[in-house]
Amino acid sequence: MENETVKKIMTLCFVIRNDQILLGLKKRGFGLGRYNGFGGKVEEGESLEDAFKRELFEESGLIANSSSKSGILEFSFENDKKILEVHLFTVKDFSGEPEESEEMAPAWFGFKEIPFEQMWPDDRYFMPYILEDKKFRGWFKFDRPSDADYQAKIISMDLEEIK
Ligand code: 6OG
Repeated sequence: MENETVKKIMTLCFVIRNDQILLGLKKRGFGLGRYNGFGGKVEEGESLEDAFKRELFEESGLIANSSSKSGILEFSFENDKKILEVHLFTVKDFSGEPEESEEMAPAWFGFKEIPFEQMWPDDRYFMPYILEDKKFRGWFKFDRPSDADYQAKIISMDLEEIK
């Protein structure tokens, strides 16, 4: 049906080491030129945990030894029926050293040096929850997708901590 909403289930994972967070500069596709966590689409038959671990390994070379579920966010865009349902995870126990992949150039940032100007605009709202180990849920509606030259604008949003 033409007017039907299409939901895409995705993951997004942030790796934390001491007081640093690992972000990847997206080298291609959705969100090109922006720093983000690691993640992508959940494949058929895959659990959310399996999906983010696969993406984390593919994009950064790191293996997650344990993780915690941090939140769930829904993203939508004006004049677009698609909804992205993104499941967020935090990893503090991992093996390996980050390596550049075809999709991402990883880099560590101090908690006070997170490059929000070069990220999706929602990140500045939910990041405090990630850094403080709190769980959250919410939604954001944007004008249009971010790319290297354009940072999406938030039209409306809602975000809350969950216990
Ligand atoms: P691929 O399509 O490249 O995965 N993602 C978002 N992340 C943030 N911070 N804000 C958004 O606002 C996002 N929309 C999608 C989910 C895309 C990756 O980007 C995340 C995935 O981890 C709209 O496979």
